[in-house]
Amino acid sequence: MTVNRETAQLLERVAAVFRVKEGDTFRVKAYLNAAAVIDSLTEPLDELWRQQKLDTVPGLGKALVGYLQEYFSKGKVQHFDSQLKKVPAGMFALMDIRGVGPMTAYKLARKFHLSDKKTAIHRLQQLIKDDKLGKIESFKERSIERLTKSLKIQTIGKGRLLLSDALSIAEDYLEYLKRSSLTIEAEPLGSLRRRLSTVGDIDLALNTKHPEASMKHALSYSQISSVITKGDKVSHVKLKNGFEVDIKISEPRDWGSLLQHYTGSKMHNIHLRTIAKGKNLSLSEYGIKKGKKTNHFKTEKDCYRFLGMQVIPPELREDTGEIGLAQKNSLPELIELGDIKGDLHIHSNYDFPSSHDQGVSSLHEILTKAEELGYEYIGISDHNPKYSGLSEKETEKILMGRKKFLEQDFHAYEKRVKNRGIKLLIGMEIDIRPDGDLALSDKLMNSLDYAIVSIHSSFDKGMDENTDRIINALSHPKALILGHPTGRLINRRDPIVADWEKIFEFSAKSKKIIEVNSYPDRLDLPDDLIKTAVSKGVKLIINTDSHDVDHMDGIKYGVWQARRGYATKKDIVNSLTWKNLQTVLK
Ligand code: DGT
Ligand code: CA
Ligand code: CA
Ligand code: ZN
Repeated sequence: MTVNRETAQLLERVAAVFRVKEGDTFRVKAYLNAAAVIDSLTEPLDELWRQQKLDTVPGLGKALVGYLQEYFSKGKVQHFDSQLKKVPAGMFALMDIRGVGPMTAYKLARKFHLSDKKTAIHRLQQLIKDDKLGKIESFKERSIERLTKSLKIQTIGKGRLLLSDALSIAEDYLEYLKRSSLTIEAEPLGSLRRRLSTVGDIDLALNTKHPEASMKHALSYSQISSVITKGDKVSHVKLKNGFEVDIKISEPRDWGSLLQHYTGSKMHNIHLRTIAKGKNLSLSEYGIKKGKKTNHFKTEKDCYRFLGMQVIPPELREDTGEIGLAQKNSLPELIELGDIKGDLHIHSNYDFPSSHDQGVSSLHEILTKAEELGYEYIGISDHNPKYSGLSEKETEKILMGRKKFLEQDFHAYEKRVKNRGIKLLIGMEIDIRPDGDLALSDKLMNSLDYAIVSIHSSFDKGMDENTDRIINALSHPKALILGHPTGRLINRRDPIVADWEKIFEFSAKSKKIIEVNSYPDRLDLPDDLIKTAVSKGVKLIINTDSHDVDHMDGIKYGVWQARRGYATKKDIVNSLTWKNLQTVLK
């Protein structure tokens, strides 16, 4: 945890005590406000304290500045400690559960004597399992259900970083490593290199002729908070943001072996080792040994070739059949970022009473970004207008107004770029209602170039109901794409249950397109379902679901996810040229 987060959390906890013990709303607000300000600071708070600048932080009153000075000089605050002692400490762990506020956490912790932060969540899970929660009078069945669900997600997502977050932390470190003239190459390893949707710890590889000096440089990175283990070739550090990094160093002659060994996955490596054993070879990060002779590998390609197979793209190294394919020289030619020619899931900032969040960027900004990315076309897919409270006439007026506005903007753009520019489709993302109906009338559906249909509510329906509602929605002639199909939010919301085989079979037959949503906490379809879809001949589209032009850069996350699902260019609709896309739209 960063210093700022730690300090903010302390204030949040003291505020929680004020709330449950004293009902002192004024101080609660002041403390929560201060916590939020501290969270948003870019400079570490202890640094500001050292420079005697705490009083320049907005939202910190005199009293709080005094407490924080005590905190940084003595490591604790007497007044805070005496407050925190008034409640069972397990309460603070429970407050980390989504949807659990201080009052609920306090009631639970007091009722069940949860006095240990470390065990409180585990004990609560046990209590739910034993059906003991119903005994609290004010606890309704609904809230127990919600609590159970939140707890489940809490344990799934524990400690694993989103790929996008891990990547940005790793890229900063790699940039630092590459600044040294001793560094020949620096690359990610492990799950990060395999582009898994979440990453446990970050692994980095460094290629150098001077391992000792390079390791010294690597360990001098300013973002390191502590060096956990230190070796000539391998070190393990903790960064100031709380995340851990493994650094592995090799000399050029073993670079291929190092990359191979530490990219994993574990199962992939175990399978390779078994194959090697069959040939009396032994595999390590220092090469492949045959009897007393060690063969060294500068590149991974050489290493895999020595084992009698094609080099396997890191995204496929999960032991799900890739090794057999590589031995037969028949690995698929995976889709690449450069193959993508457009993005059909982009929200604009056109302002109207929308059912969900609107984008923040104008069509003009979106088109400029699309040019930068080398695209041929884009599709604007704002959410449908509010479903209730608007008459059909009012909804129609909104749709026509939006169309006119976008077209006008687009014509101005075309004039400026003189036909060389990006092509535009005007579509819409339509809610799949709980019963499977679409949140837009047939007549208005027909005014669109295309529709993405997506589930945005009632995620907890059963398998048959979800399967039916999706197939029903996709059956509309204008429904072209199923958006973020499983609805999962990584670490926050489970995927819906549905009969995906049945949905894929329907899609393949009816020429419906399934989305690979690139948004970093969606990555939806997930890789295993992409693999199933591809095997059934389903066409996929990699979209960003951008609400801001900057999100359009996130297309790479979708491409990586598709690669993990064995998708090739022919499986991905938006690798088609504008001309060929027309046949799909018909
Ligand atoms: P993660 O960090 O949980 O997201 O997953 P990985 O795959 O990055 O796993 P990690 O960090 O434990 O190890 C990196 C890769 O190194 C792993 O995929 C397999 C490979 N490897 C090979 N031999 C060893 C070994 O002796 N120790 C470790 N830790 N990894 C090894
Ligand atoms: Ca790792
Ligand atoms: Ca590791
Ligand atoms: Zn959506």
